[in-house]
Amino acid sequence: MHNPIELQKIIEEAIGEIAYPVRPANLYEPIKYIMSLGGKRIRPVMVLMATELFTDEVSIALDVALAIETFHNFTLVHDDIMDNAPLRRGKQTVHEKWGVNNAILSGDVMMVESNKHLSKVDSSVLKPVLDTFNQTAQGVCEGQQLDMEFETRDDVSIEEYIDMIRLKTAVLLGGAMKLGAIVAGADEKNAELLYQFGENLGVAFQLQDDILDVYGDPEKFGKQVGGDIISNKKTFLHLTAKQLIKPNETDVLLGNHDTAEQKVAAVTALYDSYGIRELSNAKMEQYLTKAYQALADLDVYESRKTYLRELTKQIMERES
Ligand code: DMA
Ligand code: MG
Ligand code: MG
Ligand code: MG
Repeated sequence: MHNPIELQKIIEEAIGEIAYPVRPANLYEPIKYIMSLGGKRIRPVMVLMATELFTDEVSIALDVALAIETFHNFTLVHDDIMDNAPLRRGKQTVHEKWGVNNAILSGDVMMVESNKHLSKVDSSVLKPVLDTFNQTAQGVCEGQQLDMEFETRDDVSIEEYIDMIRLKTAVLLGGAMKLGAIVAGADEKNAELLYQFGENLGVAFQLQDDILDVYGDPEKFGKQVGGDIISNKKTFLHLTAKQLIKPNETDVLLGNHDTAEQKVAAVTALYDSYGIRELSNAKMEQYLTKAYQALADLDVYESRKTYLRELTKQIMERES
């Protein structure tokens, strides 16, 4: 078995060996750029870890891991356009560097590249792998649509928010775990428990993502701090504050501000005065507990679960 760092290295090497066409440069350069900017490689590591719960032949899951990572990066390229984000992983976003039209097309090609990795999967598991991958990809797109729709809606409930992040973020973490299990030939019950583990961890992960978007250290975060406040994202922080504030404070949360900076500062101060960060952390812990429960129920030797617990801890301590 490999620890999270070793698996990350395996992924990094495999990504380094992917041969993309050279031309047209504006189509493939952005793909090489975003794929090599690093990031934490959480999803492909999850694929490999799920596989290693059942078999020592980790290499059988590498193509699926690359497909998942390529798909994830594709969603980021399009997400940054949708969110009007200037920064990703501490560098210019793809659309800032190459323009929106090239970013859309490069994202599209990444979906194709993702499929090329999948087509190398052993034919004995290809059908369930494709079915799970497609369900996952579809869920992400549905979640992204809801995320966008919520920006202009004022009646979003916390339940709707949780459902939305389950789709846009958590199904991919769940899908990564399930795909690793399928490739390794795990039985359905274990594959489903691993999906539950990943999905609940994914909900916690997005709650944390939304907290970091407000409270992240600009030096380490790699994205624009305050971006969600600027784009009126209906995060758990926003929705919880909306429930708690006094009527004379609604203007701070929902009204117009002279500049984006003033809006971020005023809304953050409002969050601070109601302990919204702590409430968000508590919600995150609830989903983390559910994730650990699924892991506890999993029918493999306890010693095999150590690295997944280690990975979970690393993910929840992230600053970017
Ligand atoms: C992430 O939501 C969801 C997807 C599918 C990329 P987000 O916009 O909060 O992500 P980030 O903070 O990384 O831009
Ligand atoms: Mg975004
Ligand atoms: Mg987004
Ligand atoms: Mg975010």
